[in-house]
Amino acid sequence: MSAADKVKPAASPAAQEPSAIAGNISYHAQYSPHFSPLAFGPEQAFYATAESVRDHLLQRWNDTYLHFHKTDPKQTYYLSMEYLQGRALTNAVGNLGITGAYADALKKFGYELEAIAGQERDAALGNGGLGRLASCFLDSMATLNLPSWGYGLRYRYGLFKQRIAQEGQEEIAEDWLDKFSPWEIVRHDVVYPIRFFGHVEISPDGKRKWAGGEVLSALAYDVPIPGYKTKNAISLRLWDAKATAEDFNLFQFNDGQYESAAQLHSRAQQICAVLYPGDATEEGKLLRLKQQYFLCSASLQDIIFRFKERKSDRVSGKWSEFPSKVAVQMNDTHPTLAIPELMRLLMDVEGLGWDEAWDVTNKTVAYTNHTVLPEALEKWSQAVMRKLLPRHMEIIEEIDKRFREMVISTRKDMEGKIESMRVLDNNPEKPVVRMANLCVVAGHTVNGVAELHSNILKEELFADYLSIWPKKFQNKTNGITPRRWLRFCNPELSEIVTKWLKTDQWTSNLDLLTGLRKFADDEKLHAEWAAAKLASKKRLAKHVLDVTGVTIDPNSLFDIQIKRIHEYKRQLMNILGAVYRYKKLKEMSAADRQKVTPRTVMVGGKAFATYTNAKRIVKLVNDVGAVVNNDADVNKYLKVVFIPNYNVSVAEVLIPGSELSQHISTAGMEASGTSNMKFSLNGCVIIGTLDGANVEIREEVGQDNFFLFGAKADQVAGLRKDRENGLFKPDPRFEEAKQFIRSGAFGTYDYTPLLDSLEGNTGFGRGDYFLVGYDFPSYIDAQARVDEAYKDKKKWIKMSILNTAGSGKFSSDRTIDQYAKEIWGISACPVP
Ligand code: OAK
Repeated sequence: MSAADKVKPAASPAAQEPSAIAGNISYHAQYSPHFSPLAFGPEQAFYATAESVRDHLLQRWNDTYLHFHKTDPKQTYYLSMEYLQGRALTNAVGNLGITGAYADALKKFGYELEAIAGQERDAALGNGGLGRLASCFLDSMATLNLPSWGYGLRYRYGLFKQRIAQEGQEEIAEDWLDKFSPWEIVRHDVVYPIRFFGHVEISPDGKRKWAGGEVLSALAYDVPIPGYKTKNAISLRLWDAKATAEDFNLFQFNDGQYESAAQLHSRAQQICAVLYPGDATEEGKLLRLKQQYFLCSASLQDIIFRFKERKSDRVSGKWSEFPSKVAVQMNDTHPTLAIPELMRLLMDVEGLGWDEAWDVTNKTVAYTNHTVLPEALEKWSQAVMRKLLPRHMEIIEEIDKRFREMVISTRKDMEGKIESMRVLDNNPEKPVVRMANLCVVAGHTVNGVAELHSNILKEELFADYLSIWPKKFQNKTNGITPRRWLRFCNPELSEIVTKWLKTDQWTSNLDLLTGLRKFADDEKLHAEWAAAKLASKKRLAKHVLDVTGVTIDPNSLFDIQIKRIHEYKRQLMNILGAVYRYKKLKEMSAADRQKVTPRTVMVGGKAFATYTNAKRIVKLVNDVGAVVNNDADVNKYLKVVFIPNYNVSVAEVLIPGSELSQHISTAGMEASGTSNMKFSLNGCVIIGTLDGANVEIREEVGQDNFFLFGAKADQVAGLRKDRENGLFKPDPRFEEAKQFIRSGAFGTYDYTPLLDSLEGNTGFGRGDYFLVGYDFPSYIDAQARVDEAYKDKKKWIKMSILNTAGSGKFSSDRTIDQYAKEIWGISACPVP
């Protein structure tokens, strides 16, 4: 008899008492069995527990849907190609307020809730910041009771798993659906046709219509998103692609032609097979465009269906009401096809004229920009677009034409700028559609994600449009959910915060954290704060030991940089700094070493599979670690660790245990950053440049509690020019660090090309485009200030407290409230 059999199984869904919950877990173990009946190990316990929690979520989800249906409020639809949800169990029971009851219930089977929660795989349907932001936003939308949904794709393989081998990073497919996801609910009745290829037909009355090609189906999977302390639960609707039985050629199959018999089925499977298929080949590009269209078309058909369903008396004559019921937010340009798709559905299916359809579309869609890096600004080949989506290409051409005419007829002064502002770039070598321009032209609002970034959009990237539409551009500084990123991932610190603020309301009103400021010098708080930090550092050290075999000292300064590996984020500067530190330690006398602040430098992050320099950086961090950590002369004072397979749940262990974190991008290049907010919230001090949201974090926590260095955004262009003109004089410390690596101190791997990217005078990726050399001396000086500050324990803890106290602004509840009021025009709709 398994452990689950010993507790009386009970179907009672949404049970509240530990014994009833245990019965419900047991019920799921036995009556929705996914495993053979005798086993009830931690994995089985996780699935049965998750299914039991899902009962709670389903009830709330149904109530919320019904309530929205009845009250018919204006609703937001967040379209995103990426969501980095991470694990869901701890978050779900936490938001529902049933953590204790589930912990007690699991004890009846001999399990700890934390250990069972650790069984869950991360849902990693995103690459980095943009995807994680989308997930934080969903949590806030649900918590604020906003009528809203997320739409995305149900990738079979999410972001790859990273393994560190002799040669550096290896990528392994991440099979998050290997068993199944207990959170998703397949909606067999929510299916829409999605066409690709084909041609445009013109009827005798001149109406245009897309026909032919191949038609697949989009099938909905809903992931319920519970709000914190509310009855509302919203939905993340993920689309999967399907072909039908009719598409299966039985005749061919019986004739032994197995592959051609199931051709469409196999093409359907490709669509949601992987997150971000490599786009080096034409096939890869086409597949990515198919994914984007698949998301947009399925979501808009669903939105229109719901719009019609909610008021049966709405007829096509009342389409002008659509923008008062629907807001569509495009998460960067990946869902730009929502624009021509909405136009097509309104004109070709619903029968509206151009002007009316354009008015509706413009009032409905809004665009968030998440990067100014030129290589990330999407441009699609006109030829590929015309082949895959011929009707959309016609619509885009018409948008481009009308935009041009509008500028020519109303703004003579802008004539010289038109070509670069147009949606189409008709360069005969490579004609493309500029997706960001399409979003700016068609959307009612364009926003950046931090003050500095939004200003760069207005003053540089989109400056020409600003004079045409001065009111279109806004800022919405990013935020993070305080539930996942403090309350649940750092229970020790959370308890202290609650105790000193005498309320746990900060969890949904983060501004209350400023109340900690008045205790910043209190010795009792200091003692508790330090103890909580130490406990988190020990947990972190255990993780490091488990995954790398390296022992780190919880009494050393824990210095962390975790994010995607990218040259602009300058992990290379971090490791050069560590190399310099190591060299100086080696040169010191043993007596001098004892005065040094011991440090553990941790770096984690994934490099895009084809990004060579990023992969070299990963290899370098590992090679430096291998030497430093085994050097008995100095490894009491310095360790360098690469944390493999950085993901959401690893972040939940690392961030609470951090004391210093590095946000050191070249100024002007990081749109916002959001891990900076998570660190600061958890009482970690930042060393950083004036970039992205660092600027605002520093304002909020106070400049004494932030280690600033480096060039400012408005200096960067001039510094690059200076360099081209041979005016850059490298600091000897920079030369020394590079030379030490070149000397082979860290093994035989050839780091010449990586180091050469920091030399020379010109060109992207050469000539030190990211200004590591320029910023290095001020970075090393700032690190020396960190070492000094850490020696004064009282001072450090005060800085830590003031970081937490100053983090209120960075709640995604604040961000989403601003989106709701200033972009979407929606208001709360709580289930009574
Ligand atoms: C990814 C693909 C295309 C365009 C942007 C991204 C992206 O992840 N951008 C990141 O978005 C985050 C959320 O706004 C920001 O915090 C990061 O700075 C930005 O790089």
